[in-house]
Amino acid sequence: MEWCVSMPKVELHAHLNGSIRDSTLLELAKGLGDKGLIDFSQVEHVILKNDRSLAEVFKLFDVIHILTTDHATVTRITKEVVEDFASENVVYVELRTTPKKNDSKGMSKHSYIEAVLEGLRAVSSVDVDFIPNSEELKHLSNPLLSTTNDKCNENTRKKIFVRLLLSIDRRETTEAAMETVMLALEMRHFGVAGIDLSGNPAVGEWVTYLPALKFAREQGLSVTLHCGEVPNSREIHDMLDFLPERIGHACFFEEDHWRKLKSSKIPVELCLTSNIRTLSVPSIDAHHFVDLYNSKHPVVLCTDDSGVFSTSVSNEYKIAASSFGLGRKETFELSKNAVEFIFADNTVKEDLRNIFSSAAKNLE
Ligand code: 6MZ
Repeated sequence: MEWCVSMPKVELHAHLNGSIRDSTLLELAKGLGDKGLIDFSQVEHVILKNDRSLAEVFKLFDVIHILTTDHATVTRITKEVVEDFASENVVYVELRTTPKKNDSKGMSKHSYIEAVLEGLRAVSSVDVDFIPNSEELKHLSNPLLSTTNDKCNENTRKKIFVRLLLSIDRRETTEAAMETVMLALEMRHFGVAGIDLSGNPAVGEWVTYLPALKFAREQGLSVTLHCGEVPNSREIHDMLDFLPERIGHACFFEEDHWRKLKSSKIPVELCLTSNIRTLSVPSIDAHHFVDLYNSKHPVVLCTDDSGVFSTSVSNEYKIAASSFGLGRKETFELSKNAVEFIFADNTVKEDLRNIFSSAAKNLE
């Protein structure tokens, strides 16, 4: 496990509200319990329960959202989640989250994302690079665009790159999805790099989100889709035909889908623990990682919801190494290859390639 922790890693599929520490969730639940707003013992039971079906996971998210959807808490969880990833040597993370409206807290989708950005600025254990580094942005004089939390000398501080993906929840309407895409465009200068389609896969129709996803693409935002998390042959075909920049999961693919995926070379975000815990894949030996890896299809290991599934990026690499017989070199290569599938610009890719080349020397 040690070396899985110490090697640099890239995380491309992490939902903010799924990545919260249990201790934070319990503290928040206790706070609301003390105020008589929730029944703490019931919520505690839901938070600490270990095995959950996919349907139960979405019930848990409804509980989590009650606990977290105010500005201060969104800022707090963002800070903690980024610090947790940095502490296990994740050097680049794409954090995805669904912008939420909560009228009772005066929260709009816009102010939700502002609170997330505040969380990135509040990180203290590591330097956070979340502002796109293009020449054009360097000339802007907005003080908020100055490098975020460089409190110490760059050379002596650890650094993590963070980019944001705004998620469209499958419960949303076309208009709400479009609003999220407009927000992503507005927030591009603050590190929003793309759009994700997620939420309960048993809910909603592909055609509902398509106009917003097409618009995102026309405007140059990258798109990743939760695809094949439940059996839905028609939707999987439609999603692959859309040619997203990446897809997540791909658990319930049939022969035709594999063929289409492999010829398209769309990178797949694989979440081993999540898939096993939600019974989307019967056992680790049966996981499609093996086939994709053997056929050299681009894949990246991710946590999905490190809090909900009690995992970490290092743990996902450890599971892959031990379950699929990967040596250190192969595991390191798997981690390094993820750099090629990030949504940030080429200057970030180049920086990350350098980080991995330096780390490779220590491996020899
Ligand atoms: C699909 C998932 C998910 O956006 O509130 N989410 N969507 N499949 C999954 N596999 C288990 N895990 C998380 O983070 C929580 C939200 O992310 C999506 C769901 O919409 C969930 O409500 P945010 O930060």
